[in-house]
Amino acid sequence: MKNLALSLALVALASGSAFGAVTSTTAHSTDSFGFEAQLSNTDLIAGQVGVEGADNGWHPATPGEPARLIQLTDGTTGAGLNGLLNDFPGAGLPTKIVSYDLGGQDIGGINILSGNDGADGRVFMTVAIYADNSLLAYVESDLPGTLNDQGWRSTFVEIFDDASATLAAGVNDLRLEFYTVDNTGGQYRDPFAGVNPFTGIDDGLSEAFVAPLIWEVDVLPVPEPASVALLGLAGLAFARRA
Ligand SMILES: [Ca+2]
Ligand SMILES: [Ca+2]
Ligand SMILES: [Ca+2]
Repeated sequence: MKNLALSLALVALASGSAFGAVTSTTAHSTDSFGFEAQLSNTDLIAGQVGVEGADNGWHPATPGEPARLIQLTDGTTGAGLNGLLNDFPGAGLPTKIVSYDLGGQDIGGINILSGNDGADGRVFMTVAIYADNSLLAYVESDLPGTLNDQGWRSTFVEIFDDASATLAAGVNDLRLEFYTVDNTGGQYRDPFAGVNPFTGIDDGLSEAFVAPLIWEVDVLPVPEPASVALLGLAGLAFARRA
């Protein structure tokens, strides 16, 4: 009996470290620029123009390239309709697929800023993230059914591993597949009709077909042990001075 409990615990631990420990937090602001100070222009994909996959194109209201792809990595919230993904990709299909070359680097975390000056359902965000073609995380900014009746203009999602400083190690190709998020009523819905294959849950709502505006994607490095040690030393020096 004891052995059984132990092996069950090990199974839980193994599955947890493989996938379950990847988690996310969401914050909203009524200010489009409410998360400007938290954006990075020195992250692993800063300034990189991503490579698009076979997807649903861009919303016709967006400006032409390179403004669309640059919006995702330029380190700022941006303005206007830059970053507006296309509506109506079809149920269960991503609307925008974009890949970045990380050259084998480790990822500490991924932050995604979405929003809309119009304070509607386009502020929500759903993404599936693949590291070298294997699913790293499927993230919804909010619970299905969440209504933006709060005047939210921006959404900041932080994705990380709550058991490790490394979200993914030695990544070459990082692929983000963004989905639609809303039904024109300002209500967050998942992009699937019926059971969501990522979560196994049927939210009981028809599939979202309205796309978000993606204003920034930050792929953060793993904090250097040296700088962590320096921070510790600085803290110690500070404590001694006090
Ligand atoms: Ca941006
Ligand atoms: Ca950035
Ligand atoms: Ca659904």
